[in-house]
Amino acid sequence: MLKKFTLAVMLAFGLAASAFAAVRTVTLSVPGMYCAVCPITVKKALQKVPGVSQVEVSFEKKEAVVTFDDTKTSVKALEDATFEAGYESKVKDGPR
Ligand SMILES: [Cu+2]
Repeated sequence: MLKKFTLAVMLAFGLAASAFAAVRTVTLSVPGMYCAVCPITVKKALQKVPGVSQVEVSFEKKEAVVTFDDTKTSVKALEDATFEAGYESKVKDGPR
């Protein structure tokens, strides 16, 4: 009886821990970057989003790899941030 209870508690904590796993990395496709200055603008826009810890923008690949805390921001907010800077972006892989 006690063993079963302990197992249930451990499972519950395990699930809670994964639900709070917060740092995520997504790749955004940013097709509208057409010159060497564009990635800088995109990078700055993404860095301004609260919760974003790292941004790598590749002009050649036309994509941005963003590491962020998903309790503070979302992929949608990242897409909105690049859009407001003048660049439409769509998530390529990673969580939605
Ligand atoms: Cu440009």
